[in-house]
Amino acid sequence: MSSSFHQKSLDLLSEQLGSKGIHINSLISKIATFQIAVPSWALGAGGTRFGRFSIGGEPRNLEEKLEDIGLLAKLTKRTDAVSLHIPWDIPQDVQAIRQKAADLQISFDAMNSNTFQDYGQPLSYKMGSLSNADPAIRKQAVEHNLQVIEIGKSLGSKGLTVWLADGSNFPGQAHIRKALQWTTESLKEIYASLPADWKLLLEYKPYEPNFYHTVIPDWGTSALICRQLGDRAKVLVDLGHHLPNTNIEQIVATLMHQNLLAGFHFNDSKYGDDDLSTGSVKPYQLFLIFCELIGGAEENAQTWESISWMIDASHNTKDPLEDLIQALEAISQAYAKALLVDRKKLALCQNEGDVVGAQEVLQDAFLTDVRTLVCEARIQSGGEADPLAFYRKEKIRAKLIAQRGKGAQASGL
Ligand code: PSV
Ligand code: MN
Ligand code: MN
Repeated sequence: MSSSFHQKSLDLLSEQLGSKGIHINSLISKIATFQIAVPSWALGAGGTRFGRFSIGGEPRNLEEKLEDIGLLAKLTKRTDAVSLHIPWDIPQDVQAIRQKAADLQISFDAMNSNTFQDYGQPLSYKMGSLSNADPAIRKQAVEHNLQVIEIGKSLGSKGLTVWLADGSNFPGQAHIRKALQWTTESLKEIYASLPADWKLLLEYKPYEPNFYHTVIPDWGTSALICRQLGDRAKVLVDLGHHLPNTNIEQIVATLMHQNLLAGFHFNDSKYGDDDLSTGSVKPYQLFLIFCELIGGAEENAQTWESISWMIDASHNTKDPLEDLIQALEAISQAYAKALLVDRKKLALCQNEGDVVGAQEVLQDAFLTDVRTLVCEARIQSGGEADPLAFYRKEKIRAKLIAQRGKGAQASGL
């Protein structure tokens, strides 16, 4: 899009929104300051579980992962942090990594522990980790989490994300109550070592890799555990970790109401934990989630700053950097649209039982084309007007392949 066309579109939108009493400058500054962390495992064309088809030029080490995020930050201005996964991302030289991140203006978001696979540790996690019937395995899994906290401290992170694969595949395989009890006790030990200015983000997931029972299957179980840990433990909502058609915006509202929302792993889903690009399948759901977030923050249920924002998706059919550019754009668009909701009018419709009116308020915001607004926010922040077009025009993947090699694959899922 030419810059004069962009300006014309912006003027038109400004007039259109102005007639509704909305001033675009405050919208632009909100969109511009909203930053979403990127996980280190999304930088490789790894796919989630079924085969890797390398695209080449993937980051071969932590330094190169930081470089990729630095590039995303420069083009999009919508991310300024990386979320590391241990042991995939153990820093060899902490000082050098800190320096590199500082040079790229990247900070370290929540650290992720890994007790869902074997990577040479003495005892196997085949039958579970924090919930394992064997106390020695539970101890090993707890200690791994404590090591992750230590690494995170050395890098300046402020959070620990725990996702457990623990559960069972067959009825009778596990003692369901004991597994929950052991998990809670293990997490209590981890929480006891959490620095005072850290938070613990506890994920849930109804199935996969276990298909009969998962120890933390849903937000309610995660919330029950968090309540027993302390107020720095909160529930992490990964959008893909729900059964089909779950009302995720209601979960978000409920968690905010209880001051129990830790943050998000953004992705999209058609069937389950598909890890599809955010906004590619259900953009309306994403918009409704942001409506709850904005409403919850405005009504002081929970502050915006207390919520962590991250992408969690990984593909084997897309260039991961292009995918992340798309995801950052989709999240910004959903946020921008939710900012347009006439909340006073919505409250009035709700109070008066005007069902049709309430729907109109939401659709009026959702159907507004906010791409110009998101683009303007990016330009004002010093990013590219069209990051995807720029990435392709500059042949960035080809340059990365030339630098890192055709077979270069990132570590990760
Ligand atoms: C597995 O489902 C998973 O996608 C979880 O969402 C974690 O956040 C991620 O892997 C990394 O451990
Ligand atoms: Mn996740
Ligand atoms: Mn997942």
